[in-house]
Amino acid sequence: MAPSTTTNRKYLAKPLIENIYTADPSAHVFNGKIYVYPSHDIETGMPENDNGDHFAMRDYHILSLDSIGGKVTDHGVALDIKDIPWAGRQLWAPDAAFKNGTYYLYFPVKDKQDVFRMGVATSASPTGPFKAQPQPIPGSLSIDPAVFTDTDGQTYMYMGGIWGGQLQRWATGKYDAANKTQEPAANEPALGPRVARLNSDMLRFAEPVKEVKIVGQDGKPFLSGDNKHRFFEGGWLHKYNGKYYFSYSTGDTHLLVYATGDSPYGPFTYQGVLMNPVEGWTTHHSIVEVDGKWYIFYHDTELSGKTWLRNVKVTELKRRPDGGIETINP
Ligand code: FUB
Repeated sequence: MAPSTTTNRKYLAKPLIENIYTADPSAHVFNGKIYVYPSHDIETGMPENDNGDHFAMRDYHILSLDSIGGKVTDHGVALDIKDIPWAGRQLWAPDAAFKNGTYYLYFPVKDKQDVFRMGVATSASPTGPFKAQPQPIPGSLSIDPAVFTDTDGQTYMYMGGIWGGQLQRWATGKYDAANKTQEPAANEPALGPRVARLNSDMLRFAEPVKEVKIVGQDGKPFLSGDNKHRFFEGGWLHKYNGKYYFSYSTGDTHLLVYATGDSPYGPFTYQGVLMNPVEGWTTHHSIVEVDGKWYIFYHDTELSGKTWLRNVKVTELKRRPDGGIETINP
């Protein structure tokens, strides 16, 4: 893709669309066509804080691409917060899946008690409109669902994000509203993302949510203070040559990093940096194979210069012969 040079800075790629602000792109190929399920960023005037109150999104638009680098279509509102009976505020990063002839849109939103839960909505079309289930997925928590279907047909949801994503409130396994800290103390083990296998109806979990272990090359779990390596938010799982690659954002150090393992449940061993910091505070991605090549969808703030008004992009992922991934400079 041609580098973009808006505002005299060089960017590796250009925004996929410019008519609306989009972020957190979860990309999939369904029936041979590329779809992107992003957040739809809007200006609400909410003040910027560590809790992410400035991300006060109210609906989802789905994008389709004729090809990588080809025409991008915005399919309009696919799901509105007013049509989610249990929702309070903040529709954050979604993901999608296709099974048994139905498309499933998974989304985190705060309930009326201001607790992030995961919802699911269904449609006969990959671009919606989607109809939300009347209640959140039982047992779901925190933010950033990433839904992966393995080669054996089993589907898993990865989820979680610290600070405004509230994962720290679930540290004991039960929700603790009194835990207002952002994460464990620096010398304590970092919190891992969570995973649960989905039931065959794709509407609920088939098992209790488990913590995913991410360890360093020395086999030891990362400490909370190790903020260049520890999990923050925005997990994604893909499989390549029989290995499971779990990639995620380190949040306040603004990296996308990856770790590999032999099971969808982990443990995952840290391998390196996938993408250096983008313009803007958040960094969130997905990885997808299209016609035998691998791509990373991500966002930055090229169009607005504002952390909460982002734009999605795509670039190719390059793998080394040993299965490692080359670091991208966005
Ligand atoms: O878009 C809101 C939040 O910002 C997402 O859920 C995080 O991953 C971060 O990108």
